[in-house]
Amino acid sequence: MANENLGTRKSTNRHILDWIEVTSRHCEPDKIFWCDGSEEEKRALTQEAVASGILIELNQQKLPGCYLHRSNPNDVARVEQCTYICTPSEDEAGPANNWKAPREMYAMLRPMTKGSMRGRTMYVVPYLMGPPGSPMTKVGIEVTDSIYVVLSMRVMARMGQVAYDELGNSDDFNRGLHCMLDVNPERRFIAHFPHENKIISVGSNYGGNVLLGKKCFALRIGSYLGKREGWLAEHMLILGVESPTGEKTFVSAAFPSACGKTNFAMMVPPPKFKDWKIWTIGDDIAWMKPGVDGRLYAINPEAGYFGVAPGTNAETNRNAMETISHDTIYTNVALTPDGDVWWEGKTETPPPELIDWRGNQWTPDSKEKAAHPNSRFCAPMTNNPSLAPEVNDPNGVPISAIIFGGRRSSTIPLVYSAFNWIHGVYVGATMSSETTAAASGAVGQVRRDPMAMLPFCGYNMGEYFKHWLNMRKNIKYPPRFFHVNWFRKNEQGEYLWPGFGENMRVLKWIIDRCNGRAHAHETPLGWVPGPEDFDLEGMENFSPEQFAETQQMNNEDWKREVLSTDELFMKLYSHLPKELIFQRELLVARL
Ligand code: OXD
Ligand code: MN
Repeated sequence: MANENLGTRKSTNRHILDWIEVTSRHCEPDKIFWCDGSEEEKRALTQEAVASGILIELNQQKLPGCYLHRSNPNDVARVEQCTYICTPSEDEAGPANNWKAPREMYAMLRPMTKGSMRGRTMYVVPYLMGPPGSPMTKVGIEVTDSIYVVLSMRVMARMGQVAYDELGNSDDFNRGLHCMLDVNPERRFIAHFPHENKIISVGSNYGGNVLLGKKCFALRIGSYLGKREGWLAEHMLILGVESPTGEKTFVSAAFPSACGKTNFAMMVPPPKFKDWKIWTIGDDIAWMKPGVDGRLYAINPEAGYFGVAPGTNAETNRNAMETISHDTIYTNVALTPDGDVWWEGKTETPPPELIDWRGNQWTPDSKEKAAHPNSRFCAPMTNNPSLAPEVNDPNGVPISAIIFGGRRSSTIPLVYSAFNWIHGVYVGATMSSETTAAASGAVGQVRRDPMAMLPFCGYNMGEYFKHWLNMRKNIKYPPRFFHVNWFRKNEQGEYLWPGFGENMRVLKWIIDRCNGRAHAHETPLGWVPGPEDFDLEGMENFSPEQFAETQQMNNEDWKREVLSTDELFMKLYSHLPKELIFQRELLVARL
């Protein structure tokens, strides 16, 4: 290693020192490496990762600063079945979470983690979730034996000295322990202890399970802290729409994993909207809190994008392609002979030969996919050409609209607006989507995914809905709620709506509604635009009749839809707010 002082800049915070002392005595690493977030540290750790085969250096002419990581093929997605919320009572975790009492979970994990870092280095990774100096920002310390985690965490969060500076002598930080063990699915647990602001993750090295700032802290623990402290931790992107007159409107949007949050957050408007601009605040997580002016404000706690690679190309997401053209860690994508990366959907025709995500020779005749369907890029937000200037604003941005959406091939219209806050919470609570490769398990099945938080809510989902309803009292000027579905298909299985940049048209109607400029019709579902209220100008081969098809609402389909939401409501019944049951009744009556 270049500089022997690297890794020696200990924290001076007593609480951190004590915790690291106890943790290192338990895990017994050969060495403790204190990360400071410096460029020198990044260079040295990257070199070490390349030398040990954890990272493969890509073609530095084509992709400067980019590396490829291949995970263990048994470890490629989030594992909801191994994810636990450990609260004293099972009721507090609720029926949508796996639960174990903290004492039981510790009894199981202690022997697994005892001595687990023998012969290895323990990295201490201090990080901030949120911009420095923001009252919404929180500090985490992740202890890990994975150099891949260290290098990814410094992309995904503001990592290093900045976190120690923010924390000072306080004890208020998330304690996260990650031990890879032997990356064995039989010994894989992602355990959350919300009462102690603590996480223990073992047996995995996949991002969503081990970059502890992201899903574990910012969503599961965050949602619990938000309930206690009066804010919301949500699985939402945040973007700003700037109109030709310079008016900026910010919206947040919850879509389940791998439903296009990153594409939407970085959208390039179509030619007809050339004087409009989309600004990205975040692509996955929003922390939202009422501001002193009575509006709801949001920050993106993250500092990077851990996005799904397949399907990403210059057409679907030009800004992402630019973002991932340098200083990016790729995981489980395919490798070209000249050290470039490839995934399904990157180009129309695949290269004649590749090394696939498992490290095997691949040709277009191969039966398997070249890149894993959940292969990822991990890139700093500062690479993004559409990064909003407000991204580091400690106050966050004021939210005018909250958009819910899912991947549904039938029934759900392109866009509608809820009648009011309570109805909006009902619309979010009954959201659904077809499952994707982001989590292990079957793909393509419709499941209820309330507010896209089913895998991420750190406490009882019924109480979470109550918290959402209660938040209204502290917001004088509440955002409006909308629901969108880009994925509706016709009987031939073709998408009814072109999506991607054209989603700008939906967004325009949404912000025009928020700013009191757009017309709408009342329907049983909510307010919807008629073809005359919706800007279709400049869309080739897309008629007002086709638009009407995307918006079509069939009463019989919707009655079935309500019945299918009942299953979730029954499951959550003991804590379900009565307001949502009334909303169900009102919807049935309107139908
Ligand atoms: C993600 C996910 O990685 O939701 O963002 O799975
Ligand atoms: Mn996500």
